[in-house]
Amino acid sequence: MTLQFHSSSPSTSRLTGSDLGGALLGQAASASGWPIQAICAPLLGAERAAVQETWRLAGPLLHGASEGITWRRAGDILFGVIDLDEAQFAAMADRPPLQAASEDAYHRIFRLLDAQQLPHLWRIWNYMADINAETHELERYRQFNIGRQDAFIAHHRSATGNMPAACALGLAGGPLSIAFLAGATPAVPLENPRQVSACNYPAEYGPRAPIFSRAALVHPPGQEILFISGTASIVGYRTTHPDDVAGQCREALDNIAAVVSEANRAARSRPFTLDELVYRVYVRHAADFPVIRDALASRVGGADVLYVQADICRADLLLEIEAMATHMLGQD
Ligand code: 3EB
Repeated sequence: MTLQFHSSSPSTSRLTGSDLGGALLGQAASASGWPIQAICAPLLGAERAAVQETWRLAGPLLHGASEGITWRRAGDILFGVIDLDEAQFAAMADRPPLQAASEDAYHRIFRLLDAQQLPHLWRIWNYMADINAETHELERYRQFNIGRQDAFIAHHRSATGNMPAACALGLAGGPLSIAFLAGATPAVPLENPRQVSACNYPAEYGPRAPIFSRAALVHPPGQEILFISGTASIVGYRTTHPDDVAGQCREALDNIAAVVSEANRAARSRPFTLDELVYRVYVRHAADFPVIRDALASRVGGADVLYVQADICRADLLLEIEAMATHMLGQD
């Protein structure tokens, strides 16, 4: 009864009886009706044109579609996906549609978690169209941050402590799409000593700060999972190497290494190592892929890496790297 992560070719039957949900990457076809997040973005250098990633947990499954969220739950672990069409929020004259949509999405997620009595968010995956475009005199990622923070505050969830691991990326189109894993036990949030906590970013990066921790350790029964949030070439709060993709790649990997060190101070299992992580790398310009691939290969050896073309949430960031690893508890 352990939570397992599988990566495979997309399957027409989508999910089996022990699958909680996951993501479908690189494929235009929608996965509606399943708790599978459609990430319609090109895969770079992959053997397969499309990949399905699935979280699997044996045991009786509950499933539902409540609050507009498609979800599955086994034991005390729930995976859900919510897709909101911004056009539905266009009538809210007082704020940009994306801000209204992200606030509503997080309200819905918190109401579902309250109803399920699973209060603890472990990991969140945020995707939206045109993340760097400016509308309503504000970059869309910054609009998203306002809506997200308003919902956290309204639900009396701290906007500064105990934040989940997360990522936030831009796609060419599609709805605001948010997937999440939640559980009955709190995540152990981790920060990066090389970086200012995102919740303390200064106002020059937007009127409201993002809400995420640099990584989280989570504990399904008998397991310890490390989720490293989207990690970029940021030191302190500033972007470093703005026009140098190899430099950004080295800096992001230095940040990942720093977060892994922090994780190993808090870990209950054996130490995590860079070469055992499973990576997802978001690449802004497909032409940068060979440089990024070579830089990663020299640092993480033969680790499992999936490259996805996507926009990063600051216009000067050329790549972002997220990663995870699973350990069993009490075996070594
Ligand atoms: C950064 O460090 C890069 O808004 O949820 C990384 C991970 C980033 C999560 C989010 C944003 C988010 O600020 C961007």
